[in-house]
Amino acid sequence: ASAQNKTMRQQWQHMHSAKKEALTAFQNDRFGMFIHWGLYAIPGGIWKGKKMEEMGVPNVAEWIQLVARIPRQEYADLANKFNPTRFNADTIVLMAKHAGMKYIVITAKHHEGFAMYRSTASGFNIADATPFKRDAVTELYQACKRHGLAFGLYYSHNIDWADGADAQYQETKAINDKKGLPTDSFGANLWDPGKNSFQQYLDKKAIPQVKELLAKYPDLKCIWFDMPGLMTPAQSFRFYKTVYQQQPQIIITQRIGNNMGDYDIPGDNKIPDQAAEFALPWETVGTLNNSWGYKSYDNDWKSPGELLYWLVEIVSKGGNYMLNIGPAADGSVPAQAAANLKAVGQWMQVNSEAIYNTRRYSITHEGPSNLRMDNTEQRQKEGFTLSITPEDFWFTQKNKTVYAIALKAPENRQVTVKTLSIKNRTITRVELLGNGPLPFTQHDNGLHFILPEGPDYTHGFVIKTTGR
Ligand code: FHN
Repeated sequence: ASAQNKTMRQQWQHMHSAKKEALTAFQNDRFGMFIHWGLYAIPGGIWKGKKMEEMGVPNVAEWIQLVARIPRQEYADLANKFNPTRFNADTIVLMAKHAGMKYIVITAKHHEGFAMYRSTASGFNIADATPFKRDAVTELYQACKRHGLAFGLYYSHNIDWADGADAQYQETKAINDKKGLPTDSFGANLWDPGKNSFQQYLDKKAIPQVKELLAKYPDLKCIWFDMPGLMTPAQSFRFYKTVYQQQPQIIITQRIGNNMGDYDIPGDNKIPDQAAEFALPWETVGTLNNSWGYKSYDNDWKSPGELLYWLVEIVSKGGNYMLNIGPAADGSVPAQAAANLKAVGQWMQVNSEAIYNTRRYSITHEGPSNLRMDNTEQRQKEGFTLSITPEDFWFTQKNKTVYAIALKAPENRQVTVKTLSIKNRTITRVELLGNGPLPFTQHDNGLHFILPEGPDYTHGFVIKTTGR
């Protein structure tokens, strides 16, 4: 059955033109905004005076319910306090748009099981269970329409600490125990088991919620399923089919489980190896500090320069970058997050044509690869320091045009791009983005030109080359 499901899934993907077009549009967009927002924004990484670090799990503030083993009811009561009066969908959507992002994906429901939209399938939702009473997902959906961004949803289909993941764990464990096999308890609510079976959770909550989301938002870009855990192929397929039957154009993350998705996610904060070739389009998701959900005391913000580094590193390798914000419990976006996105946007304003609609060039980047970007500590442990030199170039391609991206300009403004030597390609025109055509020469050892005086080279420059 599993092989059959997979084959059916693949046929759909290959046969349906709407799905194909959606995947191309997705690859053209290249840069999007992820939003992790839920009740976990209230503790913001601290429970009863204890920080995530003291409880043994430093990042992922959205995991506090599991990390602090908060009883179901006590956690659910956070809803009574959730009143994000500073939430403004237009502000957030414009923040994404001005950063150069083309789409937004928000957590309709994260592992905590709380819906950020008005749900008929579960009263544990923002409109029915909080003093706020508004439907945040719908407001963002409408704002995206107003400002021309595509819209997608994250949905935690397997882990649900309010209603489900524990049941799946208990059931799988019972089967495995008989066979003498171990069972991975990762992500299961083991501290306060619920009453429903996993099947009940699927039938009464998860599938109905996915269906109602599909009905509420008739033109979704993607559904970002996450963490399949112990799900069987049949269970993953049920989600895939549910989405496909209602909206065949929706593209689905590989994290739906059992290899049934339409696009790959290399890993959280993970840029794939230079040599990695994916059969499917792919997207790296990344954090601005070290947490997806709001973490009140985390100030390890990636600088604009570093964010640009990740953007070009990913796009030059042929992937998408979806960068996350974690709004606070009052609905505001941390000031440093907003400022850093704005700086990225200033670069994008001049250089975005080297990002949008591009594909991987035969040479992607002369420099380090296979990088992680979790946090400063992790990066240091792995011996990665962000050093960008004027010798670093990233490349992207659009038909006969090749872009060379530098994030640092040489002091004397004399540039050599080795990769663009006459041996590789004959160039007929060179243009400095945001400026204009440049005189150049091309030799065996590369392309040479002098940067004009005047432009701001704080974050380097991009050249557009046309040739044969
Ligand atoms: O457990 C989640 C985590 O909270 C966050 O949502 C990330 C985003 O990719 N996904 C899971 C971990 O991989």
